[in-house]
Amino acid sequence: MLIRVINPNTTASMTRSIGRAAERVAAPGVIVQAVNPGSGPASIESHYDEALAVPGIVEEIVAGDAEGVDGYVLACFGDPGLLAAREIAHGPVVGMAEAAMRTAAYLGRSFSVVTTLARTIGRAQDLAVQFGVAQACAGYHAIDLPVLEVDTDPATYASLLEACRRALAGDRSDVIVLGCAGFAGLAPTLQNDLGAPVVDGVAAGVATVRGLIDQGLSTSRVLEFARPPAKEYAGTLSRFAL
Ligand code: 2AL
Repeated sequence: MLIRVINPNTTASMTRSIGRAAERVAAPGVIVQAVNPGSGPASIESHYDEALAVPGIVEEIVAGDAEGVDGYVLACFGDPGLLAAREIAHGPVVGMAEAAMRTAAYLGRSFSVVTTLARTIGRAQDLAVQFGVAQACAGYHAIDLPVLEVDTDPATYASLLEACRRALAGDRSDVIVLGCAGFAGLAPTLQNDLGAPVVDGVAAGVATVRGLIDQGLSTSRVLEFARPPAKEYAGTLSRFAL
């Protein structure tokens, strides 16, 4: 089984750390390949970044399908382009926010999301509504650190731990959902230090897509997620015509 984990931003060091987190849940016989597009934003922390990351995601899926990829994980907490990816990918596509929030709902009555910049909280709230888990989300918190500083700032772990502690106590929640792919490698240590389940969406996404493939399940082509109608695309986007 070949699972492609797409980091939709172009920062290769972050892709490597996402790959390590994904490997943690890869079973025997499962190959996980972490990739990032060659063009697009260096990090994704606005609606504008998300919109412009989607062409790169589409390219990674078209290339992956040609190479026989069985399923995909979108490794950015805004799940950019998730529904479009589902329309075109041969196998199932799981977003990390979707996988993390749905997984957290198995583990307690409520969960708290802890993310990077406060401006990304609205997107997480919209996704919780979209996925039908908003009722289980007790609060959204930000550590006010840009995505590209998560790896380089020596204070990241301490501020994340503090924010998670405050979230669990202030929200009276049971579970932490980490709201950035850059946090992926920190989940096991955080879980140990907090004494509460900490869900990393990269690992949850790989485990979920693996489970779907194991069950012989993929996206329904009955209606909404049938292949989009073929048509001409003009100008710089012409190569995206199906
Ligand atoms: C993210 C993420 O996971 N990767 C990225 O570039 N931006 N989202 C976030 N909320 O920080």
